[in-house]
Amino acid sequence: MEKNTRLILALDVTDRDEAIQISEKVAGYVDAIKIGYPLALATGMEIIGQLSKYAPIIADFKVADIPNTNRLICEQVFKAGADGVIVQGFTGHDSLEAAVKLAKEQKKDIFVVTEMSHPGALDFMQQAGEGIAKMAADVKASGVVAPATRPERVTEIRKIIGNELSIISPGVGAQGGSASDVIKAGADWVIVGRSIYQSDEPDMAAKKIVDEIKEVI
Ligand code: 3DU
Repeated sequence: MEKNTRLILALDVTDRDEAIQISEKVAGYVDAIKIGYPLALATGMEIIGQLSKYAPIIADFKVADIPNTNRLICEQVFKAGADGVIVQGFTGHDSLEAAVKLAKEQKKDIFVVTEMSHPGALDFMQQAGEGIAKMAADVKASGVVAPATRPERVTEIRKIIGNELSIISPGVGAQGGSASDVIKAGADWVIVGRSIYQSDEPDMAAKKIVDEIKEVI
């Protein structure tokens, strides 16, 4: 994924035509499009190939299984045309290694969820976040997913992973996080969904975020 605008669109719509129209409009403002279960379940996996002509696709399937199943899932997602897959880290080093090994063979990316951005992540996940970040660095994943709603945690996670791994950060806009704050805290990319795809002018909404980021880099 090339680092240009530093914006990743989270495209959680459930209609194929709408997904394509929004992707066409925002293509110039995003470095990647993240799709997840809402869109893939509604339209089928071929949506990945259809959207990949607008931007690289990151599949947010938060893969969380035993090593063999992780590998089988990632194989299918890469075969569908995705450039990256988001996996959970809490399953441990062997599950993560299986996904990373496959991704490296195919020159693709694995991003590892450290702690999530919603309030409930404080119940269980946050305690594990730093250990997961260290494991992601040890197995040489491409990057981690860390919360824009808690920029101070992004800074902590950056200290742990160093500069080899990227940080992609959801939670901007609808969840209350600020794009400029989390970039200043150490994120490489922000991931933004509703503030863009629910806007009457998704391209202008994306541009506004890109401009905000440009001011702080
Ligand atoms: O809140 P938004 O509409 O901007 O969407 C954020 C996206 O990022 C959405 O797809 C969600 O599933 C994903 N995500 C998080 O919000 C928080 C995480 O920790 C990981 C992924």
